Amino acid sequence: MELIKSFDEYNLQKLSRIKNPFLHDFIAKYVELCNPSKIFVCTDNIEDENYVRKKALEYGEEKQLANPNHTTHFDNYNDQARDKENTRILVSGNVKPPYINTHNREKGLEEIHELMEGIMEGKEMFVCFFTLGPPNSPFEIPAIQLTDSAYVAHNEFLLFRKGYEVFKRLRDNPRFLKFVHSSGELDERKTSKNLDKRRIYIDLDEETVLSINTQYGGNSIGLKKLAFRLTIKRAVEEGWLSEHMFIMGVNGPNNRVSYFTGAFPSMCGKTSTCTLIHEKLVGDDIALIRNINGEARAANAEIGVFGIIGGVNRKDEPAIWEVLNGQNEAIFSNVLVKDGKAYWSGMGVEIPDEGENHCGRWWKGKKDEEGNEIPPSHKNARFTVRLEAFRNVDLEALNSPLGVRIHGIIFGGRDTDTFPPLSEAFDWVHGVITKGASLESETTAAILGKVGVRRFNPMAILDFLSVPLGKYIENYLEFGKKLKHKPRIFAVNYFLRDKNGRFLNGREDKAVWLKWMELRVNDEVSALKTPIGFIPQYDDLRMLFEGILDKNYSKDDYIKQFTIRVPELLAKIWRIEKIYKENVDYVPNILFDELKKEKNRLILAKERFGEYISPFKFSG
Ligand code: SPV
Ligand code: MN
Repeated sequence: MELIKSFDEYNLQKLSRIKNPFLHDFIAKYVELCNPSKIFVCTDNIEDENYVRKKALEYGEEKQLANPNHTTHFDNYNDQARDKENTRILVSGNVKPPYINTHNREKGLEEIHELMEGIMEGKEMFVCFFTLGPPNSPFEIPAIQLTDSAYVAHNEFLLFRKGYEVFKRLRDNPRFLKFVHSSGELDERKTSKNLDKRRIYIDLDEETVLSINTQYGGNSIGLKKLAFRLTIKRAVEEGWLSEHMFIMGVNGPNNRVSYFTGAFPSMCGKTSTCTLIHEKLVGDDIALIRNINGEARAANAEIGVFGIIGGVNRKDEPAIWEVLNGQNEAIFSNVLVKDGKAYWSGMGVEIPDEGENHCGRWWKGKKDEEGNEIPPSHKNARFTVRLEAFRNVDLEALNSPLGVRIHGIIFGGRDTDTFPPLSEAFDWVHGVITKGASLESETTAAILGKVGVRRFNPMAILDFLSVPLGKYIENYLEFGKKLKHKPRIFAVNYFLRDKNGRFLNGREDKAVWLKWMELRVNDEVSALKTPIGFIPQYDDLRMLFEGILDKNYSKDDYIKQFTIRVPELLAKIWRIEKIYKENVDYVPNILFDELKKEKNRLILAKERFGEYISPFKFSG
C-alpha cells in the first residue's frame, strides 16, 4: 500500500489497529496529495494528546504563558474570523440555493486539490479521531481530522470526545465525517500566509470538508462549524435536529432542574447565558436533538468551549473568569500578551500599554491601515477550555448517552427595536415560524465584514445552512409534530433600546428571564396574551427581579421593555414574508399562514389600542 511508506512503524501500527478500508483509503488519498514529511496518529491515550500539545509549542503555533497550563496563539491579522465568502458548499450542476454559498462540486474539488498539492511538505500531519456526541449513544457521530496544525489538533482535544476506540469498533462502516486542514505556508509569526488562497470547501456527498490557508478556529477546527454543516444535512435527511444552540439546566424551586436549548447568532449572548454561574452548563454552541420515546432530548456535540473572551471579567462573567484564572488547560487566541500573561478588552483590570497581539507588536494608540485604533485584543479573540473546568458544569447531563429532556427552546438575536426582551410562542408551529424562522439579528465581528447590519438569520443557523431553508424548516415542523412532549418555544432579546439608543435592560436581566421560563415550562406562572405570544406579568417579574438580582423592578421599566411595538413588528413580518416569497424556492405553506395570522392579530390590536401598546392592556 502506497500509504505505508509515509508512516513509521509505530504510527502505522496505531493506524492498522483500525480495520476500516474506507478510512485507510481516505488517509492514503490525502497523505499522497499533501505530502507531509511526518505523520503522527493519535489514539485515545493521554500521551498522544500530550505529544500534540508539545508540538504546538515546538512548532511555534502556540506560546507558553506563565501559567503552565495556559498557551496563546495568534491568527494572521486578516484571518480573525469565519470567512463566509470562501466557505462553499460543493454542489453538482448549477444549482444555487439562496443563502447557501455554493460552488460547483467538480470544479471546486479540482481547484482545492490543486492548491493542496504538497501543501504539507516539511510539516507533520496529525491524524486524530473524535466523536460528536457521547460515544455509544444515539448521538454518536465518528469523525476523523487530518491537519498539519498542532494548534488545531490541540483545540480539538479540548473541545471534542476522543474517538480512536469508536473507530476501532466501526470496522468497515463508511459512515464517518472527514476533515482535512492545512494552515498552508506560515509567516515568521507562524500564521497562515497565503490568505488569497484560503478555501473551505464542504463536500456533502462524501461528508468531507477541506480547509486550507487559514488557522482561525471557525475555519479550521473541522469538528466544529465544518462538521456542523454536515450534521445539519444528516439531521434533515434523518428527521432529527442539529442546531446552533447551547444546552443548559435552569434551577427551579425544590431542586427541580429544567433543561433548555438556546439558539443565538455569534456574539449575541449565547455563551454568557448558558454559563450563568447559578445555573447548570451543558454546552455552549452545538446541540444534537433527537426524539427519544416522544421526548426532545439534546446532547452536546462537544465537550469544550471556544468562546469569545472580550468582556469576560470577574463581575459580568464569573464562571468563565474563574475558568480562565484557574489551573485547567486553556488556549488564548488573539489576545494581548505581556510578560507571560494574557489580557483582553473588557477584562476589568488594567491592561498594559504595549505587548504582542494579533497585529504583532502592539502599543496603545497603534492604528491600522485605515487609521482606526487597534484594540488590545481582537473583538473575536477567543479562549478554548474544557467544559469540565467550569464549577457549574452538569457532567451527568453532558455525558448522558440519552442526552437531556428539553423543556424549552430559546431563540435570541441582536434586535434594537422590535421584539420585547422575552416572549413565549403559543405553540410549536407558532414558535418555529415566528420566533425561529423569522429571527433577525445585527451582524457582529464573528464573521469578516461590516458589523451592525440587520440580517435575516433563521434559527441563528444561516451561516451554516447546508440544505435548502424550506426543507430545513419543514424538518423542524415534522420533528415537533412527532413529539409527545413538545418543548415550549421562547424568544429573548437582550439588545432592545429606547428612542435615544439606550439599552433597556441590564446584562444581568437574563437570569430573570430564565427563571420565568423555568416556571412557565412547569406551568407555575401565568402570562399575558399578546399578538406575538405570551409575555410575563409585571408582578411576577418584580418578584423575580427582587429575589434573584435584589433589584427593584419598576412599572415604568416593565412598560418600556414590554410595550408591543406594532409598527416595528409589522414591518418585520413584511420583511420576513418578502424574503420567503422572493428568495426561497420552496417554503411550507404553513409558514405564510402563521405569519398572516400574526399580522392580523397585530392589526386588530392596533385598531383597539394604538401603535405602541402597554403590556397592561393585555390579559391572561
Ligand atoms: C460562532 O461564531 O458561532 C462560534 C465560533 O461559535 S466559530 O467557531 O467561529 O463558529
Ligand atoms: Mn457558534
